[in-house]
Amino acid sequence: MEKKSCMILALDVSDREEALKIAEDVSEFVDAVKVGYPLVLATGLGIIRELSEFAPIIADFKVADIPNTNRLICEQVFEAGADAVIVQGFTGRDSLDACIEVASEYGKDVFVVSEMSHPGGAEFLQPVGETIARMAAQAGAFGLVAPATRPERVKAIREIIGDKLTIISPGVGAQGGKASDVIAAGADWVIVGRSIYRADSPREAAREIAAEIEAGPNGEN
Ligand code: O7E
Repeated sequence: MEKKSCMILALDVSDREEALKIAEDVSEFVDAVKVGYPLVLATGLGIIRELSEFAPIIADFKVADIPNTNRLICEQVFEAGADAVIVQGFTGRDSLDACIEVASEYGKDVFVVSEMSHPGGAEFLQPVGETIARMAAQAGAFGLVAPATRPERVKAIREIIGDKLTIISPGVGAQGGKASDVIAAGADWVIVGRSIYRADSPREAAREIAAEIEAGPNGEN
C-alpha cells in the first residue's frame, strides 16, 4: 500500500452503485478503501474485486475466532481479491498466527486491532492494547489499528512498536478525531468513513481532509 494521502476510506454504505461511485470519485485522495460487514453483507463478497479497480482493498472483518476458523475466513477474503485483512488481537497468538500464515501464502497483509476508538473501547481492550501491540509485532503482522479519538494512545503504541509496524487509525471526523493530529501522533494512515461518504460531495470532503493532513496540525507543514 503506497503512502500518498495518508488516508483510507471506510466505505460503510450498503448500495453497490453508490459504493462504486464514491470509490471512483475519491480515489485520487485515498490510498486504500476499507470494506466491512455493512457493504459485504448488503452486496456480496464480489464487491471487493469490483472496488479493487479503484484502490487497494482492506477487508475489515475483525476476524476473531479459533485458528482453524480464522484460516478459513482469511482464505475466502484473499481469494476474493482483498489486499489486507483486519483481525482482532484479543483472541491470542495462535489465532493471529493462523491469519498471518494465510496472508503470507497469498503475499497479503494483516492488520491487528489493538485498541478501539469508541468510548467502550476503553473498557476492556485499552488495558491490554499495549500487550496486543507487542504480540502483533512479534508475530510479524504488517500493521495495527489504533484509535484516532485518542492520539495520546497512538503515540504510546508507536513508542512501543517503533517503526516495526504501520498504524492505521479510525475515528476521524464523525467520532471527533482530527486527521493531522493523529498523523502527528504517529499513525501512518487515518481511516475516514461518514465524513466522506455522507458529505454532499464525497470527493470535496476527501480533498479537504487530505489537504488538512498535508498542512499538518497547525497548518505549518
Ligand atoms: O466513524 P467513521 O464513519 O469515520 O468510520 C470509522 C470506520 O472505522 C468504521 O468502519 C468503523 O467500523 C471502523 N473502526 C472504528 O471506527 N473504530 C475502531 O476502533 C476500529 C474500526 C475498524 O475499522 O477497525 C479496523 C480498522
